[in-house]
Amino acid sequence: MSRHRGFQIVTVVLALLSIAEILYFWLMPSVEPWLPPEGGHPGDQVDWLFRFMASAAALLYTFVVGYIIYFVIAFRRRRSDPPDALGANIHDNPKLEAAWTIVPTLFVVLLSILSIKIWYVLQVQPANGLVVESIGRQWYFTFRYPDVNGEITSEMHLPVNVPVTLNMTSGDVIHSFWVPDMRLKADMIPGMINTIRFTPTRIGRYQIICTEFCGTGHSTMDKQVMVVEPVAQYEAWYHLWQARNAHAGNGIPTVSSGAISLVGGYAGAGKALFSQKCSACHALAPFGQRIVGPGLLGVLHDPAHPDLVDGAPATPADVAKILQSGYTGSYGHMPDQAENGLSNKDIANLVAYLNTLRLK
Ligand code: HEC
Ligand SMILES: [Cu+2]
Repeated sequence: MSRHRGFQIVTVVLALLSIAEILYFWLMPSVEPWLPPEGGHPGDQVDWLFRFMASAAALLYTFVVGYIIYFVIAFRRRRSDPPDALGANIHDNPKLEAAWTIVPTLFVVLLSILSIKIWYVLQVQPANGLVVESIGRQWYFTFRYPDVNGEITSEMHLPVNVPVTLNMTSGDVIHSFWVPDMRLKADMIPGMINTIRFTPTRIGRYQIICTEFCGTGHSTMDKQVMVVEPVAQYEAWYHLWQARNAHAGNGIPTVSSGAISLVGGYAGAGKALFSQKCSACHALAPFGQRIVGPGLLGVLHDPAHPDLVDGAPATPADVAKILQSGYTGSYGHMPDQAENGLSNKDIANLVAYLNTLRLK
């Protein structure tokens, strides 16, 4: 078989292989369960772009690698060749060189145009629609809605076919908000607001996943869902939270001014908060047993520990003050209210809890 003939056969085989690969990428939604169906715009466009890029990459890869393998075999040194045989010495083919410069350049420009079209949708605020905020926290997401006080800590609900602008930040470390069905993902960064825009078009419950390692609880940050539902159902949910949060404080916790009221502090809630936000640094043990900060078991009821680290007497009001303003002393840095992400109510609950602790 002549090499010329062999080249033609290989070309046909590679073309058939490429067609099969490209068909795979375009038919994949129905044959590959690992890619969930799109839940909205521009997720559909993102998928289109993904398929287009994957097809182009498959085509390129198949031909480049296919020909390399064929040439290595077809033009190998034969046993009959002299040991110092050289291959044909070819250089300068201006037409070919121009082609392999211009064609890939045009292709990359085309990819940029297609990508920018989708990126544009993510940047431009629609005239109508809903603006929601989400805050990443160790280790859950919270959501804020217009005219709903405070943060919603369970599910995120959205009306179907209404454009959404989602502004995101973090209350502690860097998280990343990802809903695979919407094909959208953005980092949640303390002190910075990142935005994604989309229109959910399919009713359903979609998993929200944190995709930035954010501490020991990171792997549990996949339990919350985005619920897309008919407008009437969404509104019922929204009004329920409006009523439920009517008395909640609003906003990302900041360091409040003035003394914090400890009235109504609930030790049960404080205990849960303690294991979320304090136990990484504080043991439930005597003062001397430090992790980062001192043990807190006797913080309010230990005769050997009459004063707090800042020199104030060990009273609930003074513990509240340390939780509010933080304190940096000889043991290290105790974060303030904003750094720990505590509302005034959280502080009241924590102090109530610390007040129940006794050394054995
Ligand atoms: C990043 C680690 C860290 C975290 C998180 C942290 N603390 Fe602290 N805390 C410290 C350090 C360090 C000190 C001691 C500061 C010093 O005096 O040098 C301290 C001191 C304290 C004190 C004073 C103790 C005493 O005996 O005087 C209290 C009370 C306290 N923390 C409560 C809390 C509570 C409640 C939380 C959870 C909301 C919390 N801390 C979260 C590091 C931390
Ligand atoms: Cu996270």
